[in-house]
Amino acid sequence: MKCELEQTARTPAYGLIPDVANRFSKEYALKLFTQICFNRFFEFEVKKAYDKGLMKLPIYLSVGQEHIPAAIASVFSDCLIFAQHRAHSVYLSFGGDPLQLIDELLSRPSGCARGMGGSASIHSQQIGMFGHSGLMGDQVPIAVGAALGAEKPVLTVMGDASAEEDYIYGALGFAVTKKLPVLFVCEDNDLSILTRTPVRRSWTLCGLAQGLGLPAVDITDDPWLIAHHVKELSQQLPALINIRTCRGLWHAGSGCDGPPEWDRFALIKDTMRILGLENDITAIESDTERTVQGLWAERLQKS
Ligand SMILES: Cc1ncc(C[n+]2csc(CCOP(=O)(O)OP(=O)(O)O)c2C)c(N)n1
Ligand SMILES: [Mg+2]
Repeated sequence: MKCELEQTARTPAYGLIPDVANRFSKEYALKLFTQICFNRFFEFEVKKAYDKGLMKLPIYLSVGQEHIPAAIASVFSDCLIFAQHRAHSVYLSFGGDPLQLIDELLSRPSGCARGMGGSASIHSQQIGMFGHSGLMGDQVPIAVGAALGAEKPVLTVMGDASAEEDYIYGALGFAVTKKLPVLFVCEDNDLSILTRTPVRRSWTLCGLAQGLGLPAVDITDDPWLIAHHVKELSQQLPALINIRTCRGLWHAGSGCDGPPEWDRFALIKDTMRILGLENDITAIESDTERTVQGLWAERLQKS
């Protein structure tokens, strides 16, 4: 008998609702695409600076996954945020000041975590984002604890490997029992550093969450699809969304070992074309790239 994971193929169309992007306006698509481009070009600038040796601490780039927080933040905002190491795009999508993130990555006291957190521990009081400790998955029970006392909904983002830590299960169960307003998100890139999921486990996070009584969906990383489900799930918290995605670069650092299983950025542009926004794609891409490069140039000039 095949295990649950093997029965659910990794494809860019997994769980896709046909024409889901048509459920949103063109203005929405333009704003979403702008944020996605901002996150993506920001990461390319981090890579350039890192490759020049300007960063003292390890970096964790979200290239290939940069559209996930953009989609979540577009429909789920004003929340407390508990993410893990791959979180530049989470910070930017939820309104974090890009200049403070640049400073943080350069270990400057003017960084969002006073230069002491670095890439792996992005903390910002301004946007209610709590820096990660480095212990995989511990942000999940901490997020649930925060939800017990918070007056806002709580977002926690984990990876498919962090989802295997035992303290996640107690946290999910406690959130269900106490009906806490937590949205659990798993950025499932099918990798724990280099080990693929079926080597590590035979069960799905979505199946586990449903077993505990949480509403949960397991979908591909189309941003309109994510926004659609997050909108629905946010009415039934606590809830979980497992998003199958592809890491574009190495676990840490800026290397690349080949093309990802699918190129979501290219697929997003296809959807923009289908929506009749062909002409906006190039304009948004080049404007955003120029803006991001300007921010980095300005910051790098400062000593
Ligand atoms: C409790 C614990 N075990 C192991 C590690 C070492 N470690 C750091 S990141 C990582 C993999 C994380 O994978 P995932 O949660 O899927 O996130 P991704 O890097 O794929 O975004 C591991 C094993 C750790 N930091 N903490
Ligand atoms: Mg992973």
